[in-house]
Amino acid sequence: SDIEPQLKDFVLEKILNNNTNRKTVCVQGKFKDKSGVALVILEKNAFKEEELDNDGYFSVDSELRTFFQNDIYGNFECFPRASINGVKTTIIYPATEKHIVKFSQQEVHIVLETPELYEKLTLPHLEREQFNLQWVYNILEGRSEADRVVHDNKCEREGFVLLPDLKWDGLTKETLYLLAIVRQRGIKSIRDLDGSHLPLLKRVRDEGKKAILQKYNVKGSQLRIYLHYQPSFYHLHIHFTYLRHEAPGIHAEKSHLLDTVIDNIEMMSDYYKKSTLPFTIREMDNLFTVYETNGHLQRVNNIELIDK
Ligand code: M7G
Repeated sequence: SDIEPQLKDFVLEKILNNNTNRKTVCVQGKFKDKSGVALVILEKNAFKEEELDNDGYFSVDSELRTFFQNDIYGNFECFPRASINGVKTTIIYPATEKHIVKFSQQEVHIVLETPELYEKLTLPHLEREQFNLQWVYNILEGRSEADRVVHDNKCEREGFVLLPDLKWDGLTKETLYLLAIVRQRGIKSIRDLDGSHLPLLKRVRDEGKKAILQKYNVKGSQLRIYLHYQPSFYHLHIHFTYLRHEAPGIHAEKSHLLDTVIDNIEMMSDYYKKSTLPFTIREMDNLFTVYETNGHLQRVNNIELIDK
């Protein structure tokens, strides 16, 4: 997989998720003459405000095809020049079964995870199976995406790397999305946080805001800074998104604002070791089966069967 994959070699096998709201589609397939499963995620780009001019959408190169014209109302399909009409494309290859599950549309449930359930069910599951963190270490060690890094604090205890998220092209301000990855290893998620991490968390917040203001001219007060529970990757990282942009994964059931996390820990150092943390879980996830087997969840289909 060292050679860049070519879309013309992609052979579609299955549509995993077609989100008409977000205008994204995730498909599973293979690359011709290659083994291994590939996932391709296509996303129509958001409009860039600077392209709403006579070099962009309103240029001579824009073609209009008419659907209908009725009195003062016209309906067309517009084909702008190719270079402003790109489709953001993410390729995961070779993809694992866990990636397929992550990108598939499916039934979702909320579980209330007490500290006891975390120890007994969630943690052993995490230790058995979780996504590989190689991409995280590649970033921290400067082996990948080094040219995309926006801020790098090299302190081992309180340092972190700030860079554009995989989901962001790094250019379109309207959809700004950066990720801060802490240098300290072994902090899996907010569950592991306590008073000893306050200096680190505050540094990420303050230096992250400052770097984004300098580089992208977006004020700290316009940023949504948060952590996910459960995350997909169990190495502590913090999401920075533009408040105006409804980024994926900002729902109440998944996001914890960094300011709230800091405040909770300031009031009670072991807050996240004692609290019940809700999280969403999808039926295809193995962790779902763990909670189901222990009587904490029921599949949607099971309920239907019982009703009949
Ligand atoms: P998460 O909260 O663990 O899980 O966030 P989520 O994917 O369910 O949100 C991980 C974040 O890391 C996501 O926002 C991903 O888009 C981002 N991410 C994942 N990978 C594999 C990469 C990568 O290779 N590079 C960068 N820059 N970001 C990534």
